[in-house]
Formats: sequence, C-alpha cells, structure tokens
Amino acid sequence: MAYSTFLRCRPRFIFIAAVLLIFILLTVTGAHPKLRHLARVNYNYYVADGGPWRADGGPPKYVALRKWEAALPQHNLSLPSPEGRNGRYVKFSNQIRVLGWNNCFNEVLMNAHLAYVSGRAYVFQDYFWADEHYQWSKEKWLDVHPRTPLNAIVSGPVAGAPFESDDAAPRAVSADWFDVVCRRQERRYINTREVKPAVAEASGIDVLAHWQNLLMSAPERCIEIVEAKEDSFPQTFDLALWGSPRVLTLWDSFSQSPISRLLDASPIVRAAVDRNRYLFVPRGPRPPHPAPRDPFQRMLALHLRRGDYEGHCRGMTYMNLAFYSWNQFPHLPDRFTPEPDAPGKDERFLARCWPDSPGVVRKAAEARRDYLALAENVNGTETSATLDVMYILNNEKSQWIDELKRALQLDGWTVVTSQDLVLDTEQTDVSMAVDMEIARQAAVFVGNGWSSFTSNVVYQRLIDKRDPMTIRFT
Ligand SMILES: Nc1nc2c(ncn2[C@@H]2O[C@H](COP(=O)(O)OP(=O)(O)OP(=O)(O)O)[C@@H](O)[C@H]2O)c(=O)[nH]1
Ligand SMILES: *[C@@H]1O[C@H](CO)[C@@H](O)[C@H](O)[C@H]1NC(C)=O
Ligand SMILES: *[C@@H]1O[C@H](CO)[C@@H](O)[C@H](O)[C@H]1NC(C)=O
Repeated sequence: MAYSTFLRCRPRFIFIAAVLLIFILLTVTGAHPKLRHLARVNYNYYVADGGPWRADGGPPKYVALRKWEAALPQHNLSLPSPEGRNGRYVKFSNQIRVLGWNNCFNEVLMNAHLAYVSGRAYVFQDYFWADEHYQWSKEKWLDVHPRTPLNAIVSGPVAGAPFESDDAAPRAVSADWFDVVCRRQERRYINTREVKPAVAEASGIDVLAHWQNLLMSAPERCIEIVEAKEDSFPQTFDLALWGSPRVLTLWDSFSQSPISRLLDASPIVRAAVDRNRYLFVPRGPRPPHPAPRDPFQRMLALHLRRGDYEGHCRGMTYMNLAFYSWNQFPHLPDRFTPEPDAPGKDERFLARCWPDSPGVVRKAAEARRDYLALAENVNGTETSATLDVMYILNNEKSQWIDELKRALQLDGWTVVTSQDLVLDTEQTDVSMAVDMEIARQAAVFVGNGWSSFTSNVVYQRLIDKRDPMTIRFT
C-alpha cells in the first residue's frame, strides 16, 4: 500500500528534487564572481555558440573560386610581353600578414598601384587572418593560419581583373602562378633594408617614386621584395607612413589609379548585400514628403569599432595618437587634433574613440541634420532627402548594442545591425567586407577616425566622389 503511494508520488518528488538542485546550482555559481564568470563563459561557448559540435560546417573551402583564380586568362606562358613567359612581375613577400583585414588591404592596394606605375604585374596573395577576427571556431579550421582568397573579399585589377581596354598594363597574377612563371633561380630578391632607409621620413609620394624608379629600371623580369628581419615594420608602405599625414601626398596618384577606380565588391559580397536588402526598408511612419525609394539613399551607416577596441582606445589615448590614414584629410568634418596634456584630455579622447550611447545618438542626429541641410542647399527646397534608416556596423554581440538600438529607435531611426544579417558560409567568412560595402553605399557614413576599417570606407566614398559632409567621425 505505502509502496504504491510512493510510486504514484515519485514523478512529483523527482520534479521537486530537480528544481531544488537547479536552484542550489544557480545560487552557488551565481554567488561567486569567478564561478559566475566560468558559468557565463561555458554557457556562451557550449550553449549560445553551439560548442565544438555546432552545426555550422566550419569555414568555406572555396573550391570553385580557387579553380577560377588558378584559371585566370593571364596565367598563360604564351601571352606577349609584358605578360607571359617574357613578362615583368613583382611579388611583395614583405606584405604584412595575420593582422586585421584593413591594415592588410591598405597595403595590398598601394603595392598594386606601385606595380601598376612600374609596368609590372602585381602578384596577389591570400588574406591571412588575425586569429581573433576569424569567424570560425578553432577546432573547425582548415589551416594553422586561416586564410581567404583575395577574390572572395574584393574584385578589381588588384585581384587579377582586366584593366581598361586602352590600358596595356600587365594583369595581376596569383602567387601560385608566380612560382610557375618566375622560378626561384630567375628572381632578383630585393631586401627592404637596401631600399627603405633612403625614404624613412619621406612623404608618401616620394616613397612611391623611389620604389617606382627601382622597379622600372631593374632589368630583371622577376622581382621579389623580401623583408629585413631586424625591421619590425618591413612593409613597403609601412604603419609609420599610414599613421602620419605623409600618406596624404599619395592621394592624387592613388585615387586616379585604375587600382582604385576599378575596385569593386566581390560577387560574394554583392550577393550578401542584395540578400539582406529587405532589412533596410524603413519601418517608421511615412515621411511627410516624397522620399527616395532606394533604402541606401535614406541610410546612415555607423561604424562602431567595439569589442577588442576598448583596450585599444585606452592604449591610443595614452600614446595620444592622431587619426589614421585617409581619415586625416583636413577637408573632412569632425577632425581630431591631439591635444597637449590638459585636464580632461583623456576623457575627450575616449569620448570619441569609445563613445557612450547618448554620444552616439547625438552624433547621429547631428550628421542627419547636416546632411538634410546640405541636400536642401544642393537640391533646393523641393528636395525629398530623407535619412531614417540606420545600419550599425560592429564586431560585438552585446546588451550595450541592444540598448543603443532602443535609444536610436526612440530618436526615429529604423535600426539594423551587423548581427541582423543572414549570411551563408562564404558570406560569413567575408562579413567585414559585406559591412564595408553597405557603408560605401549609404547616403551618410559615420566612422571611428582611428580605425583602418573606417579609413578604407572613407577611401571608397572619396573615390565615389561623395560630399565630404557625408563622411563623419564619432
Ligand atoms: N563585420 C564586421 N567586422 C568588424 C567590424 N569592425 C571590426 N571588425 C573586424 O575586426 C577587424 C578589425 O581590423 P581592421 O580591419 O584592420 O580594422 P581596425 O579598425 O583598424 O582594427 P585594428 O586592426 O585592430 O586596429 C576587421 O577586419 C573585422 O574582421 C564591423 O563593423 N563589422
Ligand atoms: C594562351 O595565349 C595564347 C596567345 O594569346 C593563345 O593563343 C592561347 O589560346 C592561350 N591559351 C589558353 C589556354 O587560353
Ligand atoms: C540631389 O538629388 C539627386 C537626384 O535626385 C540625388 O542623386 C542626390 O543624392 C541629391 N543630393 C543630396 C545631397 O541629397
């Protein structure tokens, strides 16, 4: 009798015991900060991100794209000079690797421009990821140093596309093809140590001219630039140059180059932008005037460099760094001039590098006001200029972003963030380029002046001849 009563009650007993156990577990782990941290990290890894057994099949293999790159028409020994077996080539083996995409992208573009003005085919290479920015969990990596083919990220002569029809410049070739057309014993190796000291402090355009003379006058068909091991920045166009106003003297030559003018999003990136286009359709009330139908003409794209950047911003505050590369142009609004030591200097620096939520809302409203005033001046009072869609580019999944989103919605914006995009495997792999393409197309862009990611968006918008008032910094 008693036994059967127990049996009947058992399900309830087990349930109560389980609830108690979970309760105790939560209080114990919740009470101690270290345990709480451990619980959160493990929850994020095993539950939120799916852990090592998550179903994302890992990074893309790009089988078709690699075949396509290998079969580019310029990979043909029979072509007449300056291509083919008698062609002239330069490979920059001193290009920086394993760093954020945009620090590499700067340099890739400028090296390709140097090759172009020197009458040599540029040798394009894969992008090697900095581990912390790679999109895939470590146990899924295909390589010790994960990499992505250049043509997955960008298109244009820099990655082997043809030049204009009246331009006889030799097309860029892949690193694999360079090994075929320029065997090692045929190469002249130039160590950066032999070249760089002469232009260590020179303006950008003089650095370009110095290398151009060397590459043009060298009789050797095949040149490989190799790095001086003792130099921590052995790049042809190095960080010291990109971080200084000396770089700006390169603009006239670089911006008119087909490397810049014919640069485009890759088909993978284009497809990603198209696929997500419906997200950008405004959801606010109908504006009181006729407004553009194209959502990009109503969009403010905001680059919030977050995540790892908090520590980075503090470091840069300490070093009192100026803006990076093209962000330094004096004709752009929102300039930043490092202040001498004075009370509140660090706070003012941080407010721009790592802005808080009210600061972001204020900046967006200011950029919108200035843009609408500009559109009225340019296009008259009958203008239909409208700015009500915001795309937030960022590298952080967090509550902070969610709260910012709500604050911006209250201010009248239809808000979409990087985390809202739906991307397939290849598109996920190049998601930074997807974000950059959206920022290129938006009516207004607000970025972070210290970021090379921002500076390459600024570069593309300047090439597109966008009004400077549509290029802003937090
Ligand atoms: N999708 C996406 N990725 C971002 C964004 N911001 C930063 N990242 C990632 O973080 C990397 C940052 O490195 P860079 O592209 O070199 O740009 P940066 O802002 O100068 O950053 P550092 O190189 O770390 O100084 C990018 O290449 C992306 O992988 C963003 O808004 N969207
Ligand atoms: C290589 O180039 C030559 C000369 O232009 C051409 O005749 C030949 O068809 C090309 N080969 C391939 C595989 O495209
Ligand atoms: C002015 O109008 C033209 C044509 O409608 C449009 O393309 C352009 O973006 C407008 N300019 C501004 C600053 O809104």
